[in-house]
Amino acid sequence: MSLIKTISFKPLGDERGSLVALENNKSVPFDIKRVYYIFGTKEGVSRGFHAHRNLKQVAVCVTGSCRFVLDNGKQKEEIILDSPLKGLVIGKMIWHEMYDFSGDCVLLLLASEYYDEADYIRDYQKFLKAAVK
Ligand code: T46
Repeated sequence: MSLIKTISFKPLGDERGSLVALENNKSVPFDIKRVYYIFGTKEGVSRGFHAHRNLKQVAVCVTGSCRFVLDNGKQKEEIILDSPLKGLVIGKMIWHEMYDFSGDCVLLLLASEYYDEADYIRDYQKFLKAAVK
């Protein structure tokens, strides 16, 4: 089974341009408690390198592009996010790494929980031990 689960967002456009609306438990498969965005990532910088014990997220590149690597401890897959109409679902206990941010990349994250550093597993060996349990 693929680790890559994407959601296609419906553009609500007219002659003025496009609009996307994201709603709890409709376009996004959980209640959104937190929204954050990553921008201004310097050339050659990689981010992520962690998994979350409980957090679920949807990532959308609203401008520009970046590459995600997802890893469940058994298999790894990658995807390029390059459209404001495509959301990547990041489930709990998925190690994720982000690479190749374009200079104009604005990466929007919709998160199911408030920020909690204790929810992060930032050590890959610890992640592997927890993932294979
Ligand atoms: C994730 C990927 C996709 C906060 O104080 N509140 C927040 O809501 C977040 C997300 C971060 N922070 C602090 C924690 C660090 O001191 O902001 C700093 C940068 O966070 P981090 O190094 O974890 O950033 P990334 O880009 O490696 O990871 C982020 C999210 O933290 C993470 O949950 O899944 O984006």
